[in-house]
Amino acid sequence: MATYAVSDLHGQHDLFIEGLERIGFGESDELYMIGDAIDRGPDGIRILQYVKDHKNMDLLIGNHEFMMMNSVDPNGRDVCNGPDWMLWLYGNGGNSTFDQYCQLELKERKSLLFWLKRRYVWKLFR
Ligand SMILES: [Mn+2]
Repeated sequence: MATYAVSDLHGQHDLFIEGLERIGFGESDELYMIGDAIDRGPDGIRILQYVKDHKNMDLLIGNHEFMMMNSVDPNGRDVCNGPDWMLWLYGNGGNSTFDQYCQLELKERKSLLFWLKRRYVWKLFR
C-alpha cells in the first residue's frame, strides 16, 4: 500500500490516467490530489468526477477550485455570477471548466458542488 500525491493537473485527464497506470495504482493505494485539478486544460470536470468516484482518492481544494466555488451558482444552475467569476473565467482559464460544467445535468452539477464544498483545504498527516 502506498500513498501518492499529485497537484496541478489543470484539466489533463488523460495524462492523469496514464500516470495512474504507470505507477500501477491499485485499490489498496491512496491518492491525494492537492489542488488545481481544473482550469486551463480540457478535462478538469472529468478529473474531479474521477476523484469523487474513487473511495481511495481525495481532493484538497486549490485556488482554482476555490475560485470555481466562488463563481458558479451555489444551487447548481448553469450561471456564473459569483464574486470571482471574472477572475476565474478570464484570468485563470476557468472558461473551459465552466463549459464542461454546463454540459452536466443539473443533478450532476449539484452533486459535484455538494462534494466540492465538503473537501478540505489542508489535511494533517500523523
Ligand atoms: Mn496551479
